[in-house]
Amino acid sequence: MAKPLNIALLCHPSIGGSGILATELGHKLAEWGHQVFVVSERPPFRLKMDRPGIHFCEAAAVEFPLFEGPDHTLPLATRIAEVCNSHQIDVVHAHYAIPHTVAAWIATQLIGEGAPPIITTLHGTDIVSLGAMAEYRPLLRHALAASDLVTCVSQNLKERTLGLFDLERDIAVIPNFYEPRPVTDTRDNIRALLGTGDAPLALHVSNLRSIKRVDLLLDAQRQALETEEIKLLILAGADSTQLTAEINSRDLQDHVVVIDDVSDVENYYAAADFTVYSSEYESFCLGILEGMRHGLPSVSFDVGGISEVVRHEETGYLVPYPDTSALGRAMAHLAGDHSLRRTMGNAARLRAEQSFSADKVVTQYLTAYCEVTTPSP
Ligand code: GMT
Repeated sequence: MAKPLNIALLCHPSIGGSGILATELGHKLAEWGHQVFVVSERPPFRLKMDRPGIHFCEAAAVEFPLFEGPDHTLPLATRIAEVCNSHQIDVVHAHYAIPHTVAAWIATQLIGEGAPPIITTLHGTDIVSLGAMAEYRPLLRHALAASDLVTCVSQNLKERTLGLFDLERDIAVIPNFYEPRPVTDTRDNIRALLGTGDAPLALHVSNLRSIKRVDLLLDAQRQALETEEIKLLILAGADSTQLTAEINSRDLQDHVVVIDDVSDVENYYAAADFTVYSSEYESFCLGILEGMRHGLPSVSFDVGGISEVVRHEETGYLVPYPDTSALGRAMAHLAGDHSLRRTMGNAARLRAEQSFSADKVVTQYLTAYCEVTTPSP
């Protein structure tokens, strides 16, 4: 094994792909003997704090009468510097450039000589949304230039980043990975609890942000129902009040089930027949990969880096954005053919195991850590 490292991981605690990825990376690194210091406002929702090698370091936001809202970034920077000084951190790994790399960079200014190197992993909206905003653009560019190494979760995101910023550096592509946790109930029980009957079950897991275009998902479900009886299960990592109104306005109450705040998703993958996504952009789409690892094919728009994960007509269907009729037809096609679902699901599982395993991907991150922590000759 490589020399054990002390790694500071910076990530969002809320439900979302980047937090999940950073957390699972932390778990794996700790399992391999490294010490992982997760610096965040609160424990990320899937973090197992009782695991040996995992240390949670709270960076609480500050509310001050003169500030109109809580300040997250500056207290985070101070906390990162403290953690680096107290635990001889070898490398700081920031997931999301804004605010994490910026906070890490301020921390290096506080520490001065001997500050650890920074690796930035870009996940998508930090570039696609924040990167386009004048309020952040120069700062984001500086954060990328000041990082010792920058990684993106897909080639598509790398190209978007290089297209937006005039960078003199290269960017490494390290894809996401996913290892399923054990399923703790039977498929039949879960389906009985969900009340889905015998209908094929399409699964959508998301934080419902506007980029997910859940309105298009519901339109596609309406379209699919014209040919096949399908239930759509939405696991919502956000308040779903508005979603309920959208479901009712399309008269889909009997065809869509919504569950809020789910952190253990494995049982739902075991109960589902395929995944469905309708985002206008995804740098990668971890939800599709999670489904693939559970043997589920996918249906989605062909946007962003999804085609680097999904093999069209082999592990799932990619249709042009924003054609909801095509999305609905692809859903109905899969729903109506059990043996096709099985064949594509097996191909999806194999691809997830071969190309996006934790062993393969975490080794790539470790190689990156070694690259920035080993002094050049
Ligand atoms: O869009 C989300 O679900 C949240 C967001 C995040 O940062 O938590 O996800 C981004 O990072 C994931 C992990 O790398 C990717 O799988 C998602 O595709 C990406 N989302 C977007 O690019 C919109």
